[in-house]
Amino acid sequence: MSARIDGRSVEVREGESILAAARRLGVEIPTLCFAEGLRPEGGCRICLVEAGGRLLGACHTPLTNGMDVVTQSARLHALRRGLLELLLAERPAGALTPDPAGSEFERLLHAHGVQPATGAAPLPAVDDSHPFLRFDASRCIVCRRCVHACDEVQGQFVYGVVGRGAGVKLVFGADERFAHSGCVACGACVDRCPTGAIGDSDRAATDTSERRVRSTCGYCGVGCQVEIRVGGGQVLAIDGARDAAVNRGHLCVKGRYAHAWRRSPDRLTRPLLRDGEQLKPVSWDEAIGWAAGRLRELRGRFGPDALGLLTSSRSTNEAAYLLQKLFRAVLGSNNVDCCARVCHSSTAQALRTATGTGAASACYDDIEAARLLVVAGANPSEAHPVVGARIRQAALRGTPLLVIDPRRIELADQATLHLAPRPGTNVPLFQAMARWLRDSDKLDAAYLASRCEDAGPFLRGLDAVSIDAAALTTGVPRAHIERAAALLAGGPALFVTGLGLSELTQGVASVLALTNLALLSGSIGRRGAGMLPLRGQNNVQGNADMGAMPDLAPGYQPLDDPGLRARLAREWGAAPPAAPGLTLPEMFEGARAGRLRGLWIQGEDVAQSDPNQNAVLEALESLELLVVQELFLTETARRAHLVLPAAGWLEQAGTFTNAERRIQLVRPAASPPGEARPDHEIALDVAAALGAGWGRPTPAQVMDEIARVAPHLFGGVSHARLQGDGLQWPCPAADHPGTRSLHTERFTRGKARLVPVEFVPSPEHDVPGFPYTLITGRVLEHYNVGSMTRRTPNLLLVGEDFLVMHPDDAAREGLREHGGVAVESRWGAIACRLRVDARVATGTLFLSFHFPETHTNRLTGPQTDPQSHCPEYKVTAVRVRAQAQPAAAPLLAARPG
Ligand SMILES: Nc1nc2c(c(=O)[nH]1)N[C@H]1C(S)=C(S)[C@@H](COP(=O)(O)OP(=O)(O)OC[C@H]3O[C@@H](n4cnc5c(=O)[nH]c(N)nc54)[C@H](O)[C@@H]3O)O[C@H]1N2
Ligand SMILES: Nc1nc2c(c(=O)[nH]1)N[C@H]1C(S)=C(S)[C@@H](COP(=O)(O)OP(=O)(O)OC[C@H]3O[C@@H](n4cnc5c(=O)[nH]c(N)nc54)[C@H](O)[C@@H]3O)O[C@H]1N2
Ligand SMILES: [Mo]
Repeated sequence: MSARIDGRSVEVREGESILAAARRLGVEIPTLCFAEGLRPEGGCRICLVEAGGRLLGACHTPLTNGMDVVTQSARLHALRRGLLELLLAERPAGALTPDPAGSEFERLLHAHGVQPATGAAPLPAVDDSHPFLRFDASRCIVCRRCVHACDEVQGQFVYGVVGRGAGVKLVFGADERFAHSGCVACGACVDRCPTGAIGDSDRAATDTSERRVRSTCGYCGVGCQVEIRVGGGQVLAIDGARDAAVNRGHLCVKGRYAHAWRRSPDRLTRPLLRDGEQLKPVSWDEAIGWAAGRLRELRGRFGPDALGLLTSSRSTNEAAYLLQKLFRAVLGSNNVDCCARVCHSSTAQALRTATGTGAASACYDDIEAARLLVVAGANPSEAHPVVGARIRQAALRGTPLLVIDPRRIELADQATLHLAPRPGTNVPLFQAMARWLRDSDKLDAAYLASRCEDAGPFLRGLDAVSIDAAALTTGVPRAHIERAAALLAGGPALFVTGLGLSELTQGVASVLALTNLALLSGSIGRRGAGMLPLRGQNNVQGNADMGAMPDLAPGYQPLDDPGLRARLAREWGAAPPAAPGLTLPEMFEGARAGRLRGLWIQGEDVAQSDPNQNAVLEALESLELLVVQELFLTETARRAHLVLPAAGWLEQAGTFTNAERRIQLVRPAASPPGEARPDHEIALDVAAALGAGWGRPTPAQVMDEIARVAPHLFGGVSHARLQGDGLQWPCPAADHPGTRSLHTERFTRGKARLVPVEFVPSPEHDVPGFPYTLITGRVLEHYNVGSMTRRTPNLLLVGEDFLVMHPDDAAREGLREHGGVAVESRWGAIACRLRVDARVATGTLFLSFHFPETHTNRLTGPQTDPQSHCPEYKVTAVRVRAQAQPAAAPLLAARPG
């Protein structure tokens, strides 16, 4: 089947529009209401073409066999010109002009010889109420591209068009101001606006950049590809990379806009060495020499086990690899851990137990291919916004969505069913669903027989599970539990999970119980299905992959594995001790007990982010040596003996690994400020000072070494192969394409295991005198300890941590919106302000931890999951009372060293 476009033969593809076929040939047809990737509306008529004497809208008319299309003719030119003249005439004079270097619309005006409009309608004021987006109504031609982008990419439905004829106009929400609309500042509309009516406030209308650097976003674990506009040695603006598999041009408010931290006057620019109460600037030579001397001395006095390392999940694979190698090979300590411990360690451990690999089995492309989406204990609209938008779009297109979260998160609005279990009761909920599947004979028996170890004991064990008892424990009505199980009964599902499963004393058990449901429904190893834990930090997956774990070497190799030891002896000169080291909570415990004397922390603000803050501070104060490699003088860095200024993600080279095991390149766009250095260089400096003899390998050479040390996962990975969309591990050989989904033929461990689990209530459940259950977590605009996002205009969007309470509870307690509250747990007390919102259930509260002055982690307790040692951030028994003086929410005060 073929057709012709402008005399050229073109293959006809089922359902393809004339416009898409023409673009395939490189033939440009102008469009206004239509933009690539959006649903064609066919409203503006600028894309009219001729075929067989008829006029057809190219954006929505399919190309059919034998069609002979003409895209350029005198008649079409005149028609388009007429349409453009009409559109221009409706705008105030001077707002838009025919300009060969102007906006897409202005270039069309120029190309069609349209004359500038005359007349003197007043120019409406520009809406610049939002810190990142501005709307210039005088330039708006109401083409509705923004409406489509907002609805079909982000799913926020901010825009509407009201009025008719000359009175037609674009509105945002109810009161027509950006700042008060539901806009989440993803910028999808800006990217498609053809006139510049909707613009970014953080950049000039005309691009003044000298070059564009392709890199990977440094906030969350989605791993969006960015194009960084650079000019005058500075980052001018960030755009989403259109061709990227992960994000297809889409970004969120942090990735696109929150880069001002880079030029913050608070950036660390020189090494700082403690002198009594003060931190004083010193040279790098002095700093590195001092650090090496202290490490050597402490090892000499107390042995290597008195030293510990926390690597940063915000920095590169290459830096993490070098730092853990330094501690293991040069200093001889396996006390190596990272923030994965306080994050998804439960998920990793559970998946490893059940399947043999602790990482996601599925990938993001499975979202669009899914038959059923289950989002459990994750809030992707805020924490992984680009993936959240993909999930929402899938649900809007009709994919059934089951949301399991104590809060009515945004995705619950699109859900087929929302279950709101009491925090910390995942296990009875999932067990009850399993029992229903078994009793209703809705198991995938063939899958269980061929892919799993004997499921018999597990299934018989479900006899002990009562759905009615589960309903009572979880607070989820029996009918809802059964409906949720019935959704799973239809076959495989994609399970998207987060910290609501992991950060619990039943973290491992929660993930195992959900994995059991995935196995019972035949979900793992199939397309459009499987386990997709949304890893948190930009490089937390990579950090664990690189061996920042006390019991595992790079590539999750047990330290006593003879093959590994032989490889390490060759690559490192010596294999590290075979006995596992301490986890992060054990290191703090060790510090308090005087067993751990020296701690090296790369980019992790444990003083703010670790639980039971009072005990953490005590541990830090017990240390004889605390070295912190940071961008800012954080709560942790302030307490250090030595602070080393590091480069951030816009300033260093290497790789990050995202939640779908995709290793992607990070390229520096600008230089770090002052004397700040890339993290991997700092590691090399210390190694040299300790006499390691590593030389000065580049990040690419470090990756080559990683490939040799962990060949089963990374043998085929090299920087040269990571251009474009990178590679998903395992990638064992240079000609291996990488692995999209795990466990497709067989599980890593052969057959999967259904692991029986039992409900153990949290020690924070039903604590007398503390009637509320506090969930802590995140909001869209800020990132973890906020050291970066608080130094951007995101601060104007959200300027403090709020305690969120249900209106009924607030009324009963006599508390009011924005009033001050004191919150107390058994572990500590804080003060902040209240927000009243029915999205939290009665009896449940929510608080973020993005501002140091809130001290959220004074409230969270010392309990951890017994297996993963992941803290229970998600369940804390608290009481609340009004506080006469609302807590001040100071913006960032410059802190003395
Ligand atoms: N904007 C933003 N994005 C981020 C971050 C950030 O700080 N800000 N941080 C990044 C990091 S490090 C991480 S790890 C991820 C975290 O990403 P998420 O895990 O999605 O985020 P959280 O808000 O911590 O918690 C997720 C949800 O768990 C629910 N929950 C609490 N208890 C339970 C329970 O018992 N059962 C169930 N089923 N659900 C429960 C909470 O109500 C919450 O909606 O986000 C990453 N992305
Ligand atoms: N109450 C409560 N507490 C929590 C959680 C919760 O849900 N509730 N979640 C927990 C989770 S999941 C996590 S992951 C932790 C996160 O806790 P942290 O890891 O402490 O938080 P981050 O803000 O991600 O960043 C740590 C530091 O890294 C620095 N940094 C950024 N980029 C670089 C770089 O390239 N190099 C270097 N050297 N430093 C850099 C930043 O300035 C920042 O101070 O918080 C945990 N804390
Ligand atoms: Mo995390």
